[in-house]
Amino acid sequence: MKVKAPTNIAVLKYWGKHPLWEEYHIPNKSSLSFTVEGLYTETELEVEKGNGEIRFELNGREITPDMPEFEYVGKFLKKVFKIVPELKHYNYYVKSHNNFPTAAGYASSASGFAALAKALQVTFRELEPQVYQKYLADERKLSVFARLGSGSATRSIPEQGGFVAWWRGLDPHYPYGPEEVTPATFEKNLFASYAESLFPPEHWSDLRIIYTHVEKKEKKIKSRAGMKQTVKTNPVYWSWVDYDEYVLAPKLVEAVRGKDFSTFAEVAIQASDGLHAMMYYTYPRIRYLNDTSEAIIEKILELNQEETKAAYTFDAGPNAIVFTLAPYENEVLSSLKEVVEDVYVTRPGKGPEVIE
Ligand code: 2P0
Repeated sequence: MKVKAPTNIAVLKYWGKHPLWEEYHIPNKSSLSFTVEGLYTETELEVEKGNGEIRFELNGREITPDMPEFEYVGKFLKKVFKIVPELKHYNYYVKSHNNFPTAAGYASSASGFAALAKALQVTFRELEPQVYQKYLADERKLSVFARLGSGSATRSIPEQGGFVAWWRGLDPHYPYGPEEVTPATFEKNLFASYAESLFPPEHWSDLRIIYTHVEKKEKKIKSRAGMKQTVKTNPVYWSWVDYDEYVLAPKLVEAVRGKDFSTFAEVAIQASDGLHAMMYYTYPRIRYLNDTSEAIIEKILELNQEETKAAYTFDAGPNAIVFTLAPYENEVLSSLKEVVEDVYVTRPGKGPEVIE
């Protein structure tokens, strides 16, 4: 059995976990993304009766327990076992392959954990029908399982793909909540933060997503550690959370609904700049953008002087992801190529699927 799951690019970003739900990756704010066509992970999963043993191969290389990638998968399965103890009684052989064109330069955990969650769903449909019915059949719940691997993987689960919302579910301003934490309230809270597709990829068929390959090097600071440091030390972090949650999120959903590119671009740019400003105001300072990233920003702002033709966004690295519309694609590409050689043009795509 083999599945394929796409990566996604957030327009409104995830950065920071709910203080009481850090281990379970409940975010402080909702995020909104596009599922991306052409950038995906393929995962083969084999299970047999056993006691939770894991073997993991990534891009043809055996990952041993001392490697960080193994720790990510191990921690993920441990959390799955805690919620669904029946799954402890199997051994897991995972083989994953990222099909990322060189130009992308991204090693995303989003498509990886979405593929693994999807593979669990398909595998246990027949082996553990009750578990499947209770936990894995429903797409929203499956997005929560993907979340336990990596937050951004939540958004790669909806089958329809396209424009996806990952709702935060819990309000982090009231972390202690009115309810006692019992097994019942644990599950209620755990599953409150899930993803759903708001618009299919065909909704905005003119939209283009351009990945630029500025740098291929490993991230200097991993997102997981970086966001924790931001929540801890950035004095204006919570104002940013509220602004994104209450002002930018509804504005962005409406812009995509109405295919209003000019509002979309304004929100996308503000959301990305906001994220990187939050990183910069973290102690010690986190800076992912480099001079080429800044040069790309200048190019886009120049292009937009008369009419909005493009928007940029950056994650935890210097590679710009540029949104544009089909009629402007060539103009945007030739402008980008003045500062960066490698680009990969794609568009919103579908969610995970079974391929074998
Ligand atoms: C995002 N990023 O929304 C943001 C923007 C990076 C910048 O989600 O700790 O690898 O595994 O939940 O998902 C990267 O964080 O973090 C990320 P964990 P993850 O796409």
